[in-house]
Amino acid sequence: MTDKINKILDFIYKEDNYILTTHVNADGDAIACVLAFSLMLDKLNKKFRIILDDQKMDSRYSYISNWKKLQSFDKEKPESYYDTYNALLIFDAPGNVRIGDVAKLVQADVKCLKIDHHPSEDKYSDLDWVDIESSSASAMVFEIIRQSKIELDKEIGTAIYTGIIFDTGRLSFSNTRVRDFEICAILTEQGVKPGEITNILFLNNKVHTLNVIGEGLRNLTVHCNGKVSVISLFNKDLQNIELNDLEVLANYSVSVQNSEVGIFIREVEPQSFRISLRSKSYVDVSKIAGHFEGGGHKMASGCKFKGAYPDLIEKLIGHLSPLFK
Ligand SMILES: [Mn+2]
Repeated sequence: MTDKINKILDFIYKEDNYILTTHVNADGDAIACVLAFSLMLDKLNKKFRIILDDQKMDSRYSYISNWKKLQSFDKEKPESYYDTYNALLIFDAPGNVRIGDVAKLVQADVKCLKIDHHPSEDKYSDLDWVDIESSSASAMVFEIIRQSKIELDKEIGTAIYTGIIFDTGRLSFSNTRVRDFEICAILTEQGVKPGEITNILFLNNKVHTLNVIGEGLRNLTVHCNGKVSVISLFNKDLQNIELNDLEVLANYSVSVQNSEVGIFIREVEPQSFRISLRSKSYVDVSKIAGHFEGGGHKMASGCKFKGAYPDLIEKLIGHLSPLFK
């Protein structure tokens, strides 16, 4: 690992004029790791832009420094980016499909480098660092900064802390390593305030959001002899709501006693669904997501579906029921 990180650092020190990106529907780890890395580039006086496929950024993370530098990819004019950057850095995303239209910036004459903790889909260069044992991409960025000469200050620490607690469910999921506790301890020593971040991220719900979460809980159904729990919310329930504010329902779906798989379905547009899958122990939900061209981790994955809701349920249960025979 030390050797790999040194090579990445050599590359970063030498190059300039970067575009940083991450996966579509950027979540806590995705946003945190690009922002942490951008703060490192600031300290090195490097030029960069952060360009995401997302057309709207999740403002709950606006307490992280450089959040205002997140830009949406101009899908109308992809060519306007060409020849304007020397290197593309991809975080928390295993391949082109996951970074959406920003994949148009993966070009033959551009140096690309990926730092990620998902099973790899596209290789960008020999410098790619993929560690599927890592809890989060933010923890990987921590190791890079730690091994550099850059001071790990409270701003960078706040970003990294956010990414780690997001991807580990506040240091509780099975992907949590001893190293994550160590990193969070170091960051707290560095001035990061866990209580402040908890208040912003978890104790900050709108009443309407909580009511919609309640509606989701009321809609819970169980399948496969109780091994699969499904929470669904439909277009009509989702007016004036930020979809990312409902992510807690994915975790509730697998919290049902005796269930092994939890599924949270939301209808983002009529007949168009976003699906989160959670595993409690042994089921690899990334394989289920794979049947719908989605992906992720063994314990937490996601995918999309276009069509009628009953067809979606039938397909999902069709893939899951053989696991519980
Ligand atoms: Mn991640």
